[in-house]
Amino acid sequence: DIDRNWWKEAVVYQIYPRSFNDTNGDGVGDIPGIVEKLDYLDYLGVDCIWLNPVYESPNADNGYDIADYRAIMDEFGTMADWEELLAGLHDRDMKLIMDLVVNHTSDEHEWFVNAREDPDSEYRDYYVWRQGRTDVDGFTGHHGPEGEAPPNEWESFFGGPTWEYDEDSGEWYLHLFDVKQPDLNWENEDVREDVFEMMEFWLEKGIDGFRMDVINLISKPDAITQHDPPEPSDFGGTIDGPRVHEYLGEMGDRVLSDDLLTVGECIGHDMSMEEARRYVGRDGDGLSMIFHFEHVLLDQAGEIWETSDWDLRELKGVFSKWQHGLRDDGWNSLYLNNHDQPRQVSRFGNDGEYRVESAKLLGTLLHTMQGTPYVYQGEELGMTNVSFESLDEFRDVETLQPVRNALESGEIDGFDEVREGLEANSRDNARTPMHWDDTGNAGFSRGEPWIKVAANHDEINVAAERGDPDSVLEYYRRLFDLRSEYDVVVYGGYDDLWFDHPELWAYTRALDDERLLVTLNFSDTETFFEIPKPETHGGDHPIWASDVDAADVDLLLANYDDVAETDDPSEFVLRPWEARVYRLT
Ligand code: TEU
Ligand code: CA
Repeated sequence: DIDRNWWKEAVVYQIYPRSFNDTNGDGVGDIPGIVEKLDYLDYLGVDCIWLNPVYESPNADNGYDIADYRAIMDEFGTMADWEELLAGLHDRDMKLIMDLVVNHTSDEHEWFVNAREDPDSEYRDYYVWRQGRTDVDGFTGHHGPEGEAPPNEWESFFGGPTWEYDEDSGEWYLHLFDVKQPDLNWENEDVREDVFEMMEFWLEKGIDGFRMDVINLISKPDAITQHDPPEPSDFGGTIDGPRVHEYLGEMGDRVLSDDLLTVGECIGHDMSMEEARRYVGRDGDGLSMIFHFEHVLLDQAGEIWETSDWDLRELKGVFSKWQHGLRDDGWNSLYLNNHDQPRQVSRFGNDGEYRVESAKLLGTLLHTMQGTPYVYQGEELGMTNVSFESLDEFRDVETLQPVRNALESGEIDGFDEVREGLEANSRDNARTPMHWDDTGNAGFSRGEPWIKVAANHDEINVAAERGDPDSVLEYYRRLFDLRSEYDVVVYGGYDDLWFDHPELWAYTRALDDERLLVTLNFSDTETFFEIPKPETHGGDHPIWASDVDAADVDLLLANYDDVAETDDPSEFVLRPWEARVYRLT
């Protein structure tokens, strides 16, 4: 009576096309480049590809500013190339999900062009226009006419105001992201209808689902014009806004079905499990899963160059909350990095001495939780964050704009002041080219890459790792196999052991009488593990020391190669970043 679904059993591999593989030497990855690597994906053993946006776009935000939802970006190739990719994936039993970016369009989308040119056009109301404020004394800010302030002074996600003045009409439009990404007005039924028709266009081409960009921002509250600065927790009510579930419900009825993988990106700090189930639960909107941000915000401070300390117990706390919160109703996505996040081995592991061990440990974590794991290109090699010598080496608007603003205002004096923070946080860490081999451009391009190639590609690359039994790559392939071999890996319930331990992350998974024990040492030193006794641990845990008899224990996977299958799993010492997965039958 397992509630099975292909997307629960799948491993999703995320491809950022601009940085994956360039076939024509212009320095920009392209769709033929992905086609060229289909056999690599097949060998890797992933089940589904999530493709970052490949639609026509002026690339103010690398494709997240879409000018035409039904056309492929010239730089990336043609619709025929894309169709070849889809067919090539389906031939190899892989699925494809596409990025759906419908909180905003590009300002070069014809809807916005019409809306701006002609306030009487039917497209005007596709966007969010408001009057400025004249009741603010001495306002010297931004681009408005003398004496007029924007509808409010909220700051956009990429720095600077969320409102842009339009001289011709005298009104301001809302952009929660870049000025070239005006927000769509979902209150307008025609907007919804056009979005749904566009989704049908892609579904008819045969895709297997959508990753929905910032989908929990689509419903704007009245407070959007309120003057007070928004609470970061809900961004003035735009996060999980008033009608979001109504809109997604409508989308569900109109275009979605249960055999599609739909994953909604939901930004925000602290979502209640009740709210989460509104998206993904049985009585929810019908999304398969969401991406929440709680674990990737733990080490973040205010500005892009600011970091704060994180503690393993907090990270465990976030995972535990979601594992329990969606255990019987809903489904989790599992990720530690993507195109918006620094490399996981640099952030949560040790990318120096224990790079290989900790990359494997983090993979073990994600692939032995309940949920669907997402692997970001290069993660399977243990790719790391990058050293950036100057601001010129960055490409991302989310890095460049706030830093330039801060330089201009004098808030910071120079690049060196923020370098360390940017090297920790910038999205460009994830966007440098994929490492195929140890040649000059890592085999990514024969031309000049659009963004620098990480220096350590001579050591960390597909050619070096493929076939090496000790490589991160080969370990990831074994992780993927575990999911297809054991139902408990996919569907089992999660329970913590030693929850308060600051370095050890240990847990069990249980499904009927199948049980897994996972032990992970998140530190550079040795850590002792033992299965806690029922007397000290309390409660009703699916695993107790008395149950564990070495005779019915299998070591399924370990990231050190000298762990004997017969070692007593009820207590042992874990070496730095050591990971073990046992199966108890
Ligand atoms: O990201 C949502 C988002 O808010 C990100 O800006 C995220 O908070 C930040 O990158 C963390 O550092 C999505 C897309 O994934 C991102 O690439 C786009 O830039 C953004 O939406 C706008 O479409
Ligand atoms: Ca190219």
